[in-house]
Amino acid sequence: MADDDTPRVTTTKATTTTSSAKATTTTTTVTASEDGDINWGDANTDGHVSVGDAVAILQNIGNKDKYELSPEGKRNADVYDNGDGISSKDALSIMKYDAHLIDKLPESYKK
Ligand SMILES: [Ca+2]
Repeated sequence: MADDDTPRVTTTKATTTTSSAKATTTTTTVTASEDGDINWGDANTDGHVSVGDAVAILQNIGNKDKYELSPEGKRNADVYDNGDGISSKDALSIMKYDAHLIDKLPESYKK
């Protein structure tokens, strides 16, 4: 009985798919005082967290054109429900921090 096992040649076709992914780079430049560390609460960017920062926030809410907060100040000031922007509650958190009613900022984060 003849062995009918003819060697088979299998050709595998390799397909290379090149997909070009479009990369989007967003660069945000923030002037930070301490190597990118956020000085939470320091809305007026004077290097201290005090009731003056709460006042700066309230003035900004009252008259944005006259009492503008710097981009860094706005970032520092968002200490109540951090991530939802500046409100009078941020000023209140800073006052509570200043009065030692709370011991850290941000007081809370946006859920
Ligand atoms: Ca300050």
